[in-house]
Amino acid sequence: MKQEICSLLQKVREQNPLVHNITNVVVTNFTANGLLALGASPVMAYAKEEAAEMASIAGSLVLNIGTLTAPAVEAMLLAGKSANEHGVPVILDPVGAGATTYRTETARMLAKEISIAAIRGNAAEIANIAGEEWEIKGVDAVESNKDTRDLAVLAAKRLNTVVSITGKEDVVTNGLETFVIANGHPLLTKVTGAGCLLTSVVGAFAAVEKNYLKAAAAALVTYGSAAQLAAKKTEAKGPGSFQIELLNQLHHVNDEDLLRISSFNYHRKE
Ligand code: ATP
Ligand code: TZP
Ligand code: MG
Ligand code: MG
Repeated sequence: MKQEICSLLQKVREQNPLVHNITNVVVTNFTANGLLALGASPVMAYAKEEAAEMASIAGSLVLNIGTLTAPAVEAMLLAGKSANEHGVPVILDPVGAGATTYRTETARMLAKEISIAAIRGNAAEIANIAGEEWEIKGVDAVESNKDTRDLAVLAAKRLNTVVSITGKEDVVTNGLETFVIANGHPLLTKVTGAGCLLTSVVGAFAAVEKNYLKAAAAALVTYGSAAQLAAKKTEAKGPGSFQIELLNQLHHVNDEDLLRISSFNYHRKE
């Protein structure tokens, strides 16, 4: 799988897929820069007059509910349905699901109305979209000793999609096959948009790999490894320097780094 991750990253850089994001106002610039650094081509297009058309020509569509408005929800539905019609994978980040009724209901409605290739969120967001209890504080999951591996499998089965739950340990599963990934760095929790950018990176990999479990796993491993390289260079300075260095490392991370740093295991349940 390590070699496959390397070749998927190479594919992203060669194909430079167009990733259409309908995302939140906090992370827009960081997301666009992160996708460019990785080797993808970002576009943000929110107007209901163009959302469906843009989605139809994209390599993937990323829907992120971080700063929801009624027009954004309308655009997400139009773009999502167009993406489905044109075979474009749709990735959902249910930012803050569980924090307010509007967020929870919108996330569930999008997952029902649109065929979703993969969802990525923290444990609380995934629990709330899947109909389970987990406390959330704004957009951040509250620590719990509940098992995220079981939760991810349950959510993948209920929502019938690939589910990634990120945190100290990342879990990605289609309900049958599961990767547990140990890459990443605590400094990521000090940069707003670190999760949102990761969801768009899943979009970049899904644009070049139709096995969305593999695509999501490769995205999580690549991103977590780049974060470790960035932290090594900037840990003494802090989150500001780390945020910029993460962009540099998304650009530079290579096969040798991935083969050396990546750390994950794979299970299959019959
Ligand atoms: P939250 O809002 O709860 O922080 P998020 O949407 O920002 O969630 P995270 O779960 O923080 O997303 O995941 C973003 C990246 O940060 C992932 O690559 C994940 O592996 C990494 N990460 C999060 N927490 C840690 C940690 N304690 N140690 C190492 N990596 C972490
Ligand atoms: N508020 C609404 S969206 C947002 C905040 C702080 C960004 C959340 O980004 P992430 O990647 O989930 O930390
Ligand atoms: Mg975070
Ligand atoms: Mg998030």
